[in-house]
Amino acid sequence: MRKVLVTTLLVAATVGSQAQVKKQSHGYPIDPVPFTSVKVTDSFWGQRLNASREVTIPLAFSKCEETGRYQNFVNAAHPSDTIKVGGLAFDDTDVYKTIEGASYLLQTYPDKKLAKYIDSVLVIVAAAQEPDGYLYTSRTMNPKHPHEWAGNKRWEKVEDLSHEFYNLGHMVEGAIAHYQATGKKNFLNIAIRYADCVCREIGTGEGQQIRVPGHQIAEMALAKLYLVTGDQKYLDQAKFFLDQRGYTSRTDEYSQAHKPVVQQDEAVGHAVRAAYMYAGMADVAALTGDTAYIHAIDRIWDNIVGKKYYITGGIGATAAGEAFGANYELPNMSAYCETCAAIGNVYVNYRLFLLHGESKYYDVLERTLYNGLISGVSLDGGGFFYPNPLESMGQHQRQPWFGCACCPSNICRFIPSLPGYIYAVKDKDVYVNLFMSNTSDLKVGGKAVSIEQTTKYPWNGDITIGINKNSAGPFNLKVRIPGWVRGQVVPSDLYTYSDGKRLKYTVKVNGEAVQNELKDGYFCIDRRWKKGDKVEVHFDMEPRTVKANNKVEADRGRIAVERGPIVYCAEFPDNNFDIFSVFMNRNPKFEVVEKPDLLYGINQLKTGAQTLGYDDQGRLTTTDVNLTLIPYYAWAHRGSGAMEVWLPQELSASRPAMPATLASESKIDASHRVSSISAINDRLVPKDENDRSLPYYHWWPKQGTTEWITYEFPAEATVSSSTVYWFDDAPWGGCRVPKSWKIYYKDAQGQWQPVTGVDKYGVVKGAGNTVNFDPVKTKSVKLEITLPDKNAAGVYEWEVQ
Ligand code: FUB
Ligand code: ZN
Repeated sequence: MRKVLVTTLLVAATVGSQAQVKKQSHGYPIDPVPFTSVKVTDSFWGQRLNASREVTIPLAFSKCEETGRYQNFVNAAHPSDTIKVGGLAFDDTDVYKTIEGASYLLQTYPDKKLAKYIDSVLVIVAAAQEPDGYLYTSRTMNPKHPHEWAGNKRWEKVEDLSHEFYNLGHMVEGAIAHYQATGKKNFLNIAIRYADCVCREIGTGEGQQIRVPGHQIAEMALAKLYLVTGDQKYLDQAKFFLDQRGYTSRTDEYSQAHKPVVQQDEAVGHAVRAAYMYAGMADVAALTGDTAYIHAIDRIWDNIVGKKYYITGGIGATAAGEAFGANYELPNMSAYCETCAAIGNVYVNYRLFLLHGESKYYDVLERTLYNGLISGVSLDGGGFFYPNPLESMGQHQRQPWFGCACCPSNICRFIPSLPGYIYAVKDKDVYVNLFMSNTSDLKVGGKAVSIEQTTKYPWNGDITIGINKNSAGPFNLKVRIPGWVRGQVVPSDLYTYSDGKRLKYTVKVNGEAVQNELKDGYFCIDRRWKKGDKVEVHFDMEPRTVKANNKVEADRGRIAVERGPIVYCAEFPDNNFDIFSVFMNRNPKFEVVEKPDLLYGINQLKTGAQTLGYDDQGRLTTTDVNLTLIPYYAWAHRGSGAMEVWLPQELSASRPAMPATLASESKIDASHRVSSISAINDRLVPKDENDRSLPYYHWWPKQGTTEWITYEFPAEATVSSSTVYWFDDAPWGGCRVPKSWKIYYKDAQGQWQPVTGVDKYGVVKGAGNTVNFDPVKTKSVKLEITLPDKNAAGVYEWEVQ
């Protein structure tokens, strides 16, 4: 373990709130180069940054207005016991997070109109603050009947669902960004007053309560507030929140309170909460020198990267609790991989890099960034994924906003801050961690250095780094050689390349090849740099196939394909066959095809493969096909349909296209019309009642009602039997097998009639429930379902014979 240096390496911009100005170091041994010092000129990331400025942030502000998030502050300024408190108890944070993102923009693109707009929002926010600083609209607008998650008194449910400290955390982060962008304290003072209120009321002193955040983020935010104000109490409060966790009445894994934080060694529970906590532990460790935190997050990082990390860089496998799954539990279609969790994973790996200086953290960060994070926002910046699955039958589509809008507003604040992740400096070491065209002004040993990067990364591996100015004398340029070049998919044995290829890299300085041993994953060039010096880095960038550790059941017998930092997927618009029936060649050869006009400019990969199916005798057939793959982040931009990242290469994983059935050929309708209706006759039957590898259809959150599904056959047919596979996600979910069900057929007069001679309407979980009845000749059948009194029901598959 490297010693954490609590030195004054970086001087943060500080403010005397009511307090005096103090210079604070962030405490990390490595200094970030802030995004304000880096101007991205890149086409790949420039497009994302523009979309964020022109679409995402204006959209989020308009949604805050349209959905009543501003009105909540207005209501809190005029409390009444008749106001019905709706929405979610953390809706205020969408306003704070959008202001945070907009403030980052203001630092790179000064915009008086935007600054004025934010000021007008802050007037409303300020008016909602209670005299002692408490700011939580979900209670203040109607203290007698607050939000159902809020509890009757302050902090009563803060470890559960009230989110009072979560609101504080996002408020502080937003306020600091706004202060740093504008120099104005109108937001910062609001945040300081709320933080002071929390510091006064929460603690071990007399009259104080011992409470920890239900949803972490205040830890990171308060550490930052300490840096900005110089007031030690905020750092103490952040540390208090970490140290008390596991010692209060909340002791479950969901909220990472099952053990004291320094004893934890496995990533468990709600993934966003967890990632924010680990990032907060790193910040507090850097500032306090507490190595026990670092030992814990190092162990947890090993666990994530070794056992709980998707090839797309996503974390948080399961929708149940929006949580990490068990070790190696990485399902594809039901992968949760919340966009916020991907952002949290970037925060964690960035901080671990700042602590340890090893490139492996950036290998993880880069994988998440280029894949499972930016998949969370559409290329035009106006649509968002909450979960980012690795397989879909078309049931997933980005949305312009959500009732729970944590992900869109997190995208608002993350994307504009991205240029801050490219470089870092430690003494005379200059780290080049990400590759994108940019110009940047660094301070090396306090002296000015200007660097320029030119590249078409991620589409090729040629990067030129030019020195435009150097007043720092000799310094050590440390270029990250990504794991994907060094033959390491991830820094663990969770994924390995399966194609036996060996990629090479070369580095030239002013045209001359340089050779060096790598140090901590970096190629180091230590010299007296002068204006005009040029470093040319070349990474071989070839398509690679990847296998998962055999313990990952969902990926067994399958391969994923990647090239450089980009993970690829097969998607329906590029392939005129059922992509789920694809069977990959043993040694696939890939062609890289540049598509400048497709999906804002991508490289496609093309390869020969086969599809498997059955002929009308039921014999297995194979058909040669040309399979086209696109970058995973770009999927779901061309309508709803199938997508798959892990492609079968072993027969055991193959899914031959099933022959058509009466049900699959039928026109389907149901009492709840949603896209997942196609699951009902897709010919895929589950392995159990809660098989998350297949799509299903459900009526949640309805309870006790009578629902229906109908099939209209292509032509009149005689049927005498039907089989239903029920979906039941007990005990956590809301669906159970139905209370009862019945089959009807349409008679010659077009009237629904119950079938007769029924043997049994079964409700066995995890099996096909077949009912036999007197044969009927008909054009349509109906499945009528009565939901349980206190639950919904769902269907995987409904067959008719
Ligand atoms: O609880 C606040 C946010 O809502 C979480 O971070 C997300 O996972 C969603 O549950
Ligand atoms: Zn989210």
